[in-house]
Amino acid sequence: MPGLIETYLLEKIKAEGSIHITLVDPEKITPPQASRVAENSKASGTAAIMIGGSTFVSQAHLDDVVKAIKRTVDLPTILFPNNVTGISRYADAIWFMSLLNSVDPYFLIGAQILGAPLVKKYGLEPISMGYIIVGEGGTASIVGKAIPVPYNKPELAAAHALAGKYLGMRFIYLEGGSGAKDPVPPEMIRTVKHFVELPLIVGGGIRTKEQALTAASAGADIIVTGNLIENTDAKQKVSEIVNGIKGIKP
Ligand code: 1GP
Repeated sequence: MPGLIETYLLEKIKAEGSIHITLVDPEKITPPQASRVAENSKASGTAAIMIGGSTFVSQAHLDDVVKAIKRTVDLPTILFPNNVTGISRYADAIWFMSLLNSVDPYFLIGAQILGAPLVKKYGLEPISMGYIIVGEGGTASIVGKAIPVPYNKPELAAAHALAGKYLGMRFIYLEGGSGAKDPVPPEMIRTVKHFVELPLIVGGGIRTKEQALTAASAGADIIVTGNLIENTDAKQKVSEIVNGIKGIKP
């Protein structure tokens, strides 16, 4: 049985088509800034706030960022951990994820074994997700010891996603890497969606309404943007993306 947050996401996608989620990197932000970002993102129509980054952040700071967001908006908060240290008791849910193209068993199952008891203890809703780093991959790929799937090998990305599906994962994330020069190409999104028919998350390097629309039209159910919140016109940009992808039924 899917939990509350997973049900919320699935129903929103069913009702509205592709949706947008704002990613907050706790390393780059103070709690008051996180509040402002959450407030602006909510006003722009984002569906939820994801909290996580690729590098280390103190758990106390992560807790403060999550608490600040929770105090400000009633949007679901979903952790996006790069390690066991990315777990906060104050969030609503956690992408319980495995980096499917890592060569290090720690990122495939090791960190998950260490983190699972904490997820249970804190009552976080685990949402099972297969994470695949593609293209240039960025910091996430270095930290997670992944062999990124090249953009011109969509069938390889699909094979990873299908393996995730057969292992029971309920969402697939195609990650182009935060700040990627080029977002995940539509051909790769289309191929993966066609193969697995699971809710598909796409992120990394999406900066414009046109890029978001291209990804949504190709089959992305959830568009994630992170870096965009650092722009002065972030509120406007997120709003354009949310409105641009609304009604697109992947
Ligand atoms: C990174 O996919 C996300 O994990 C978002 O990427 O920061 O480039 O929007 P950006």
